[in-house]
Amino acid sequence: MNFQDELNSRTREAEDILLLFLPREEGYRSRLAEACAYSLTAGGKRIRMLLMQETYRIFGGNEDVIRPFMAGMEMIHTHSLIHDDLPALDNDDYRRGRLTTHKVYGEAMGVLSGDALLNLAYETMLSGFAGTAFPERAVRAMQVIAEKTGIRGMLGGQSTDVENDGKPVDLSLLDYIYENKTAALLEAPLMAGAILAGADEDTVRSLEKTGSCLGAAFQIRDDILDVTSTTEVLGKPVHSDEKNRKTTYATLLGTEAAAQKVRELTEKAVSLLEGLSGDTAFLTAFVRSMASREK
Ligand code: GRG
Repeated sequence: MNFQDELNSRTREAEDILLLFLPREEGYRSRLAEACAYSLTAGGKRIRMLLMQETYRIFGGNEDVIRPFMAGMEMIHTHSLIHDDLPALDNDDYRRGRLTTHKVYGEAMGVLSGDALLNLAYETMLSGFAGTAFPERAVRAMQVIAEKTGIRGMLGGQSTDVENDGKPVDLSLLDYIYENKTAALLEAPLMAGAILAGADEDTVRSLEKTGSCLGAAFQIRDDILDVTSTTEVLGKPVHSDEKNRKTTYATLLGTEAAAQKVRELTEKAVSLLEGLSGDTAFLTAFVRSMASREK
């Protein structure tokens, strides 16, 4: 199977896994569950699920515990998107080609469904403990995911980003923001998949560095697409960085230099993968494909 067919097949599998863990739409709380499902099933690229599944596979994982962890990771990511789109943050109307959650369900339900998904993520991962022979690995994986999501990761980066809206931002501050706001949520699944499979600490650290390079490249590619793409292709508004007076690699260096930086970071991520034992062919192709993604 060629890379694109393999990617499509794995993405469909990830979608199916996610459906297994959707909250039931029942009783008085059914509208909250519906709002959670609305955003979760809107058809994202499922990148974080695929990264986790792949490092789990590379290092020999063979239990179903990976499923609730993959779903939990996507719930955390989706929660961040719902909250990022709220009027208090980016105030965006479209995401994943659909109206944003708060546009359909109202602002209060946008806040609550984001919170509910963050909580559900940990409930879902905890449900995996029943079916694993290695609960200590699952604890460590959850610890990494919680840390990378929180104040020392995504939320730390996002809050710094928001605080600096409209202010001059230099490359060092921008790198801090990208490392935390974006890269932390790509490091987490790479590391967690390997931890769940029992990989050693050096391997996990190397995957953290890989995720850091991949994450920065991913965010810079996002900056470029915000300038050069269209709403139809991206499924979300373009020129939103300009609207929010945000400094990005694209606004700071121009899209050409930003694209060069994406290539450099991608090759660094690939060379880190080359240093690992195991079959990293799919992961390498995946990392490379992210550098030229169109959405
Ligand atoms: C909790 C109030 C509160 C806010 C959280 C952390 C946060 C807000 C938002 C982060 C969202 C963001 C802008 C992340 C940057 C990384 C990025 C470009 C995410 C988009 O990821 P894709 O392209 O999305 O993988 P899909 O839709 O494909 O899943």
